[in-house]
Amino acid sequence: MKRLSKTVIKIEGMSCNHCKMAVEKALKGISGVTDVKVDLDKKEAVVSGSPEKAAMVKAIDEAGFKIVV
Ligand SMILES: [Cu+2]
Repeated sequence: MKRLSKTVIKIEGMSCNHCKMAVEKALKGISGVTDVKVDLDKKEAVVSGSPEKAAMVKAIDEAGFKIVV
């Protein structure tokens, strides 16, 4: 069984609820992700599961946003 963890990522470019939903959808599509909670005010996403960091960067980028490293 995979070890589950939570990763907090900072995301640039989100301005409204539509952005939030787009980011959630993008992150939930990644293999290994079990849950995603995006906080628009904090510009953060809490990703549950064990995704590859590179996959998150790519998914966010493809959705039109940017992970702040
Ligand atoms: Cu928006």
